[in-house]
Amino acid sequence: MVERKSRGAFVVIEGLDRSGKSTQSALLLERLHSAGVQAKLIKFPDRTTAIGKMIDSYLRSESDLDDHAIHLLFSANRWELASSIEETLKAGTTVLCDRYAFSGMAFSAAKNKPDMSYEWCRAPDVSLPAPDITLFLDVSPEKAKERGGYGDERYEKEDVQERVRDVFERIGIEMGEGSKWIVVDADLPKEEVAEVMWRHIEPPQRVLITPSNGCGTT
Ligand code: Z5A
Ligand code: MG
Repeated sequence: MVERKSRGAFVVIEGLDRSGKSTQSALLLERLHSAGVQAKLIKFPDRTTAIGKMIDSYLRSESDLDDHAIHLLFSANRWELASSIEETLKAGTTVLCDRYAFSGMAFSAAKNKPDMSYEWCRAPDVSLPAPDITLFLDVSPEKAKERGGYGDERYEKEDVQERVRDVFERIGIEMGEGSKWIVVDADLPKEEVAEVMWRHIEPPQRVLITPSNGCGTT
């Protein structure tokens, strides 16, 4: 007899630099596994692919690229993994994703180029697998500084981060905060942030994620 598996949930973790996305993604993965939920963590940019290597070199300022071209490469980096995300979800595995298309829109639209409007920046990512929920980690600039400040990569500068914050705010409003876009206070200690996130994910609270042999997703 063929076993029918329920679909996994697609959970995106977004936020500004140093908001704790990677820290919280790892904690959430561990917690899901402990709860018996089949889950996998992915991250964008995925710097391991051929496209990812071009992105990595750009971010480290080892190469220069036209702003439009790098935007499309970030999107292509997601498209090259899109079918594998779909297949993983279909197989009943929950996918946690550390940054996604929202980062793509936010960082490129924040460049404020007249021919790179918000709509232009969104277009290449339309039709990618849609997240079931996005947890946006909201860190204040003061806390980000306390966490060692921004690093050496291309966008890790205070003025860039400020403009990126504004675009993320617009995305949050358009997504309709509170349903699929959840703002989490990322100034809190790590454990508290993890608790808040878990409350939005925990089965059966939001019935978003159930163990893969459970009764399905909503
Ligand atoms: N980018 C783009 O332009 N277009 C796109 O489409 C995509 C991305 C997908 C690289 O991203 C750049 O690519 C990024 C956006 C752009 N540019 N910038 N700027 P990345 O994801 O590779 O960046 P990252 O290296 O992962 O850094 P990050 O995002 O800044 O970090 P994070 O993952 O949010 O934070 P963390 O590594 O979990 O934590 C940072 C430190 O803070 C660490 O020492 C932790 O121990 C500490 N921490 C974390 N949480 C806490 C709390 N709650 N309290 C105290 N300390 C904490
Ligand atoms: Mg990170």
